[in-house]
Amino acid sequence: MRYAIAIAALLCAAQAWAGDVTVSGAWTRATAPGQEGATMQFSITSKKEAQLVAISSPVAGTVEMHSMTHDNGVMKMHAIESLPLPAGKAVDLGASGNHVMLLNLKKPLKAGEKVPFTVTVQFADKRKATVKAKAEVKPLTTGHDEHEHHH
Ligand SMILES: [Cu+2]
Repeated sequence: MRYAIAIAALLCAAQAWAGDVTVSGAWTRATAPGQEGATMQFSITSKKEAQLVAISSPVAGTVEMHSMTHDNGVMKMHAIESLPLPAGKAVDLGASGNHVMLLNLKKPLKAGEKVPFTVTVQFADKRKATVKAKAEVKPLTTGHDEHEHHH
């Protein structure tokens, strides 16, 4: 596996590192006044094996990655420091228990707005790349039910 990654890195050496990571389908939901947090979802694909190590947004004081696990039938959520991104495989945040939360919101999110955010990934060789993206703010009332957050 390590050998394969080395070859891939060699073949891709001429390309811009940031272009190796794509973020798509980002969205979040409008917040009620006084609501301090919102869940954000997106899909991220890295051409090379990497770790998602940080997310930031000017609308939020803190952005956390959360993981959910089922422990004896109880769903638990905890913040994670990094998320593995297998080479070439889309990783959905918002599905399969992992999600992103915008916390300490500086102002309510309004439907139709776009929320800018920056994603930082670190490749196996410790190099980092940042990707800028925008999340569409969807109205509060549409869509499927989301899990409750207790922070
Ligand atoms: Cu959460």
